[in-house]
Amino acid sequence: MKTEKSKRLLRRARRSIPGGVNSPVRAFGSVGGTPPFIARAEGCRIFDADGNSFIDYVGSWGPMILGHANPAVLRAIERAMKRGTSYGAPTALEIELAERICAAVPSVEKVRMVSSGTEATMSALRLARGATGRDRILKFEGCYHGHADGLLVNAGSGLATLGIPSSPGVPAAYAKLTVQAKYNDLGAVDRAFDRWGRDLAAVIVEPFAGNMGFVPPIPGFLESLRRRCDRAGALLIFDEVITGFRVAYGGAQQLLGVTPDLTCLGKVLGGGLPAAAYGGRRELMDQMAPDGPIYQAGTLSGNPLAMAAGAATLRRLARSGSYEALGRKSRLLAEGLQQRADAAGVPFTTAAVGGVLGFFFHPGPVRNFDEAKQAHEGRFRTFFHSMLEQGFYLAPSAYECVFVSLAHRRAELDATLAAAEVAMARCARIR
Ligand code: KE4
Repeated sequence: MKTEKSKRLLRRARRSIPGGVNSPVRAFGSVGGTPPFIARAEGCRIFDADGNSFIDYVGSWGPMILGHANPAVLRAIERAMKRGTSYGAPTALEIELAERICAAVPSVEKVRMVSSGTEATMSALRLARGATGRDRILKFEGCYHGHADGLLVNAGSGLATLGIPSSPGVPAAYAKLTVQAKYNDLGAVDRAFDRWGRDLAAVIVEPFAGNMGFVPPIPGFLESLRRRCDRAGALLIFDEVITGFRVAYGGAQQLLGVTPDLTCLGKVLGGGLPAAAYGGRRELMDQMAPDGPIYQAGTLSGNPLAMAAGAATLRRLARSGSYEALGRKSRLLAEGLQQRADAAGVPFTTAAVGGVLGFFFHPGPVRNFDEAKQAHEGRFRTFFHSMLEQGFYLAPSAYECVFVSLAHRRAELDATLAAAEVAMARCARIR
């Protein structure tokens, strides 16, 4: 695989951009090698500066559920951009997307647009703290909710652990307000609520975890959060930045029948342009400025091009059969990868829901971050590079997801599995 141009671009990029990238995971730090600098993308393929083409399973980390350069999305953006690109004033486009979200997502009666998932979760937590008058929050180890200070915490010692900063620059005072518990651990949830319940403003959770690899909730986990939040007077926040419009049109809450108080959305919602949102019941959302006292703002919030791209994306996803098609594709991949790992004698486990799947080089089950960390990293790295060399672009980290799109056809999926057979044979040689 030619990489000269990407290597040259990385050297140049590093002179003006930290690590040469605008988001750390893109630097290939955990897998090694040079990240391909992408020149263009279309459908399920991306093309790099050296002319290599890859079938793409990153999809810009989730947004590209229709595939890249989808004609209807491009037409919508083109119509919008000919009228200007940003006004910093209300537009009818924002209402259309807001009404679509409210119609689709069970918990959302009102929604505020922002420009990133980080802004969405940060704002939802401020609303929860403002609405309850409480400061402490509970999150789960291995869940990522963006890089707001209070969410960059590691579990401290002890049972229901008080957070300690996971990054320099995060004040210990902020981290201490974040309690951490083990994902899918009903006992840990009870201990956290028994110890901190009346102090908790909110619990924030990825209803399907997508940042420790793809880890579904065990039966009863989300329901226990709902019950305990109700008893403690805390708000339940679903971070559906990944799962929103990805696992189902109404997100994980529609699929699983557990309704949070607030929902954070992003990625698919913007159709590839910067848009995210947080929403919930009217009596909560009306506490946000300007009607209420809780402040949040954004220059590019509701940007007309992002609204147009998002609305065009949701219009296509709303068509019947979209999620059945996405589910067939993700199951075909997950089952095919499992079969090839089994045939190669490589311990492996997979999970797939709607348009997302994940895998671990681990015999399974993987229910939390500790178990995810037991997966075989050397085999992941070998698998990743073998697939990349064969023309298949997976997330350069064992703790991410595999995203399929409506543009991935059977031929591409079959080709992916044929390449996986070669990659698994290489993994089998690693002890
Ligand atoms: P952004 O601020 O990156 O738009 O969203 C933060 C965020 C919030 N919630 C969840 C569940 C998320 O997965 C994310 C961001 N996801 C990462 C990768 N899983 C984005 C990729 C990156 O960091 O470059």
